[in-house]
Amino acid sequence: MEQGSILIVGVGGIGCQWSGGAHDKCQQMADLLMVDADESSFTSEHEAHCLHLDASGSARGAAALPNLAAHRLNEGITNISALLEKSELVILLTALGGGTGSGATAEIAAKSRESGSLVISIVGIPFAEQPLRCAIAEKALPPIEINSDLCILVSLERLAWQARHRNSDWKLGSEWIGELIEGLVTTLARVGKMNLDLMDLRTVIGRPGNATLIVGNGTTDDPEEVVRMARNSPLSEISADGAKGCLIQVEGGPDMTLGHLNMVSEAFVSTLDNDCQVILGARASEDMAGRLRLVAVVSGL
Ligand SMILES: Nc1nc2c(ncn2[C@@H]2O[C@H](COP(=O)(O)OP(=O)(O)OP(=O)(O)O)[C@@H](O)[C@H]2O)c(=O)[nH]1
Ligand SMILES: [Mg+2]
Repeated sequence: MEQGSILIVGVGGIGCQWSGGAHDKCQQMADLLMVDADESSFTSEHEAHCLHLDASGSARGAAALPNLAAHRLNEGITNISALLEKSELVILLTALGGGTGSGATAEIAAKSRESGSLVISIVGIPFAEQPLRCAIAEKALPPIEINSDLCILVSLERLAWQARHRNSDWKLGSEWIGELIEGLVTTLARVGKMNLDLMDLRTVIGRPGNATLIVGNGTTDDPEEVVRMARNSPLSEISADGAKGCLIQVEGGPDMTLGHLNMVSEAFVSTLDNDCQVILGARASEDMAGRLRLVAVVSGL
């Protein structure tokens, strides 16, 4: 895949934070676009294309008004159409329940699709104790799903729980979001031990039913732990059992052997449907020495 053909897009406050963190991990391979009504999302620490949706100049959020955000997006969309057009894969990140993310994401997905991109959306669902935000999210989700090739729901509840265990901040994606995207982008953009491309991804994603992304981490001493962790995927309510399609990327250091690779992938695949279509990729890099990571897209759930 050519450089610049993967675009990571953050929409709204949380979406911008997630996308910045994710892009940090794969800057060479993807472009970054941040879309928000609140200018403070555009920090100078990230090299990003920015679309500021605040037409009124008050520089604050869309004050939980999705319609306002959608309207502002329509006024600004021409500024990003060239960027969307040159992308082959658009990865959208947002958390629903506020104004900007809930109002603007579906239209960005639709425009990306129109210009021929494969669209993967990673969407945060608000905490159950915030009924008003949940109601906004419920309304905002269907058009995002319709306009995405793959829509991955992330429960903020689970993310926050995971973040506490990891001693990290859920607002930054508790590192999971970054790892998921890094895994996905590396799978697609870099030449690993085996090659994967967008057609493969389309095949796996094209399965009817739900889909989810999974990450497991561990060390080469204990490959089983990587699979256990992956199986307890904390990011959605969906279990991967019985999946019909699966794209797996196993990452390790120069010390990763074919034995490690087989162990991790076979143990994971054994939990999926017998006829599951599996695409396996692997990558070794110096900074993963002694460690193993499994990143998987499972579909047809
Ligand atoms: N509990 C909690 N939830 C939060 C917090 N910040 C964001 N969220 C959740 O994340 C969702 C999205 O928040 P943001 O990304 O800030 O929303 P936005 O799209 O920027 O929306 P506007 O600022 O209204 O334009 C909200 O609906 C909340 O469910 C927080 O500080 N505490
Ligand atoms: Mg905001």
